[in-house]
Amino acid sequence: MSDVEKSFKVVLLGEGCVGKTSIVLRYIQNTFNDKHLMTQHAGFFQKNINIAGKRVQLTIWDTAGQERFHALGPIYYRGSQGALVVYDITDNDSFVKAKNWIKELKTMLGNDISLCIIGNKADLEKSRVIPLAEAESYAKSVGAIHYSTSAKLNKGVEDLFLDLTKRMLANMNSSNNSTISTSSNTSQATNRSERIPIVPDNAEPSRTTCCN
Ligand SMILES: Nc1nc2c(ncn2[C@@H]2O[C@H](COP(=O)(O)OP(=O)(O)OP(=O)(O)O)[C@@H](O)[C@H]2O)c(=O)[nH]1
Ligand SMILES: [Mg+2]
Repeated sequence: MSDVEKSFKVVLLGEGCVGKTSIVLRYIQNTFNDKHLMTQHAGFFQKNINIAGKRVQLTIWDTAGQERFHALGPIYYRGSQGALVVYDITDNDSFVKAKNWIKELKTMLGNDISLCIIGNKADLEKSRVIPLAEAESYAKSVGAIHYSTSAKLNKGVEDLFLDLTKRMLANMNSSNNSTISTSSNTSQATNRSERIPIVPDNAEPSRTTCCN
């Protein structure tokens, strides 16, 4: 197997209890926990995937959603090529918070980052309070792509990361003045300097009763 040809840093942001950790654990370990183990500060995960003929390493930073950790955001989103801003489709406040994160990301990083807005807990459709059309239209208005996921039922998670990785490869190549198709395997990625900061992983899961 060939060595990693490209590394991307991806950050998960969003209010507490929306399912950020659940999404990443579903993607990396294919596991799901009904309990909320509140993330402290942040933790990171790595995954290697083959895509578009390239071996890509994703470093995924899972941040803490509690408001008291908000100020740490820039530590994790700076230098990221992709951001997953997660909300809970049954919780209006979490959608407001997602919009605030998008605003901050656009102010701080401009268009240097591929933005995804994730409506998680899609299995709770009956309790949905954010209409899908509204969320999709908002995403479009800010140049983001909207995804619906259920970490619980393993819906949409794999596709989300796959699609984001294709977009990051495409962005990298367009900024290198070459072309790449996000839907084919004919790409030739070129190297670009890495900007993955070394930040201590302080993740100390602890139980909380915010939503379950
Ligand atoms: N029904 C349902 N519950 C989910 C889903 N994803 C996560 N949950 C539940 O939501 C709660 C919070 O999930 P976490 O992944 O810990 O949330 P988080 O966003 O990482 O929270 P913080 O670390 O505090 O920021 C847990 O009880 C999960 O089991 C989902 O897709 N469907
Ligand atoms: Mg978490």
